[in-house]
Amino acid sequence: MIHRTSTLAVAAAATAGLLAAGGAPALGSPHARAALISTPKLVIHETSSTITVKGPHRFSAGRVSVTLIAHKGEQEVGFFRLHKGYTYADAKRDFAAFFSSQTPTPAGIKALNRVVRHVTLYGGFDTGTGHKTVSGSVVLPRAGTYLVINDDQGPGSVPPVRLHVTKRVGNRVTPTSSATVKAITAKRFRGATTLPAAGTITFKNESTNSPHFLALQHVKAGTTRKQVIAALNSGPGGSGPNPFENGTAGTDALGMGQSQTLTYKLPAGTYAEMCFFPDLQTGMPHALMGMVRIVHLR
Ligand SMILES: [Cu+2]
Repeated sequence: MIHRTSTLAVAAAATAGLLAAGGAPALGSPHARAALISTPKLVIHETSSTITVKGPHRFSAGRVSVTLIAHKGEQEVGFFRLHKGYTYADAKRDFAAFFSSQTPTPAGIKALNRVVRHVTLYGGFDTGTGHKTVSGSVVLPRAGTYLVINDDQGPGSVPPVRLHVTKRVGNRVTPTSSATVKAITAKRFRGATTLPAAGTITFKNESTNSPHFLALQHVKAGTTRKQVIAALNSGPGGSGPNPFENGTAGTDALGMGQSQTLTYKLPAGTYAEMCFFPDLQTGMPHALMGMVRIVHLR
C-alpha cells in the first residue's frame, strides 16, 4: 500500500475500544449470568468496486469480530459514525476535495479537518499484500448507525453498508492479544517492539489530536527508521536502496481514544510500523514526518 497515492485514502476511515467489553464477570456477582453476551461476527468480502457484509446488521453496542476477505488485490475496510448534521454526502465531498490534488490545497486541508471533526473513526482492516485475509475486532461503543466502507479508494467510491447498533446490554469477551502498539500525540508509535509473526495485537490511538492507523511493512533485516523515512520520501522511483520486502498488513484509521485488535499471519522478520494518515495542518502523511518505528515479528 505504501507505493500508492491512494494510501492516503486509507487513512480517512475508522475505530474502537474505549468501552471494550470488560472481560468475564466475577463469579457470584448478581450480574454474572446476564453479563457475558456473544460477539457478533462479520465476514466482509471486497473487490475494489464492491463490499458485502455477511452476519448480523443489527446488534447491541460493544465489540464486533471482523474478517476481511479480499477477492482481488489489497483491500481495506473501515468503520465509522457520522456526527449529527453531517451526512455521508458531506463526507464523500470532503474526502474528494482533499484527494483531488496530489499536493493538498488549503481548501483540501479544510475539507480533511471537517471530516475529522464530524466523523468518529472506529478502525478497520487492511489485508495487505501476499494474502487474502486479515481479521480482528473493533468496538462500536454506543447505539447509533455505523457505516462500513470499502476504503480501497477512499470513502465514496462504493456505497457503504449500514450497521444498526442498539444500546449496550452486556459484556463481550475481550480477545487475547499478545502485544500492544500505541499511537501518541507526538505522531509516533510506542509499545511493544516485538510482535507475533502470527497472532493478535492491540492497536490503540492514545493521541489527543489526530486519527492514526497502523501499517506493518516487512523490511530488510538491519533497516533503520531513517532509511525507511528516506525511502518513503524518495517515492517509488527514488534513487536510494529499497528497504521493503513482501509482507504487509494493517488497520484502517482509528480515532482518538479508540482501540481495536488485529489478527494476521506474516513472515517473521524486521518490520516498519507506519502511519499514512494526513497531517491536519499540512496534509503530509505522518510517516513522512517520522511516524515510523522498527519492530520485530517473531
Ligand atoms: Cu498517524
